[in-house]
Amino acid sequence: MKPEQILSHAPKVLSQEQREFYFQHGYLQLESFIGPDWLDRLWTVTDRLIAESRSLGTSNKVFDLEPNHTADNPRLRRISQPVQLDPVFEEFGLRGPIVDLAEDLVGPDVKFHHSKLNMKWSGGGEEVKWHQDIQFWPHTNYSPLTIGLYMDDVDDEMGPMGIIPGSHKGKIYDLYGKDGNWVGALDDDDLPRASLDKAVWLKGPRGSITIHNCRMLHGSMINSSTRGRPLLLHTYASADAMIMADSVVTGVKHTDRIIRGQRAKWIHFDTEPCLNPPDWSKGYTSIFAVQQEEAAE
Ligand SMILES: O=C(O)CCC(=O)C(=O)O
Repeated sequence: MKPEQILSHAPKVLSQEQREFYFQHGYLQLESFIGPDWLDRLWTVTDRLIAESRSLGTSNKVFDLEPNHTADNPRLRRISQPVQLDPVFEEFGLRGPIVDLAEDLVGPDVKFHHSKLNMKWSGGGEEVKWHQDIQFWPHTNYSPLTIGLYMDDVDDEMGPMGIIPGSHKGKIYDLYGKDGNWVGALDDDDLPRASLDKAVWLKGPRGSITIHNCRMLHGSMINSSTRGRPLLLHTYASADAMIMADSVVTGVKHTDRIIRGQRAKWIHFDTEPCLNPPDWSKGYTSIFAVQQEEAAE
C-alpha cells in the first residue's frame, strides 16, 4: 500500500498529523503510551526469564549473553522472540495496543514479522552500530516498521536508540564488510555520508514508544549508567509485503502471520533494490554477536 492509501483509512490511535510525520521523517516517538498494567505483566515474565538465564554459560536461541555473563552477575544482551516464549508476550505482540499503532502506519491488513527484547544491561551494555533493518529481512516493499517499548525510564546515559530523521528516504547501505562477510552495520567508509550529526536520540519515561521504518538509519551507544535499558521491539509489515524465503529464520513462530485484516490479493513491489542477506535458514546469530564479531553458532 502507498502512504496515501494508508492515510485514507481512519486511524485507530494516532492523529493524522502523527501518521504524516512518520511517512515524512521515518519515525515517531510516543511518551508513556503503554500503561502500568501492561508494564507490570511484561516485567513479571521478563524477571522470570532473566532468572532462567543465570545458569547459562553460553548464548542459545533464546538468550543472547554478553561474553562476561555469570550466574552472580547476569549480563543479558537480548531475549529473542519473546512472543513465542510466553502468552503475555504473545498477547502484547500479536493483539496488544501496539498493533493499533502498526495498523495506523502499515494499513488495515497487518503482518507480524518478529520480536526481541534488547536488554542493554547497566554498566556497559553493548552498543548497536549504525544500520538499517530491511537488509536483514528484505520484503517486496518498504512498509515494515519496528515498534519499540521502553520498559523503564530511559535517558541519555543509558544508550537510547538514535535515528537519523529522513534517512528512510535515502540510500540502502551495504552491510557486508570489505572481506565479503556479513557485518550487519555500516562500513566505516560510509559513516561520514550518513549525517550522524543529525541523530535524534529517542528517550522517555517507562512505557514510551519508538517507531522506525525499516530503512531508517539507527543505532545506540553503550549503556554507561547503573540502570538497564530494556527495549521490547516488534516488527510488522503491510500484508502486501512478501518476505524472501531464505531470509526467514528457522524455528521462529508467527513470522508472516496476518494478525489484522486479510491476506493480500495483490503483492506490492517497491522498485528500489534491497541488499540480500546471508541465507539465515542455515543459521542466524544476533546483531550483537555479528557486530561484535563473535563466532557464529
Ligand atoms: O536496541 C537498540 O538500541 C537498537 C535495536 C536495533 O537496532 C536492533 O536490534 O536491530
